[in-house]
Amino acid sequence: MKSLIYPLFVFLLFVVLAKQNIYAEDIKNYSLTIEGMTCSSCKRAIEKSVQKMPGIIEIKVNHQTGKGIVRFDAKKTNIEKIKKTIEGLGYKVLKYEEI
Ligand code: 9UX
Repeated sequence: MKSLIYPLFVFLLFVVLAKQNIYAEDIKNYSLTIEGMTCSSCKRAIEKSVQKMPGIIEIKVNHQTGKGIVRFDAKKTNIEKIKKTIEGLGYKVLKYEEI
């Protein structure tokens, strides 16, 4: 049991360092215009699915305006992948723009 503690510690240290390995210059912010969100469950469905993708820092969408913002690490994902995830749920990304 004791022999597991050190490797576990090293592993956790790597996890922490890997998580901090986000460089400011790789962070991108995009505005989104999404068609087809009619209730707050739509909003939650999109936010939940996109949030699970690797490299996503934050996503917020508003089902009343159809607008959203997404912040991500460009080393780990890109806007086209995010668009595909949203469209895979049945919505349409009408527009996106780096902000
Ligand atoms: Mo609400 Mo959205 O009943 O696809 S979840 S409209």
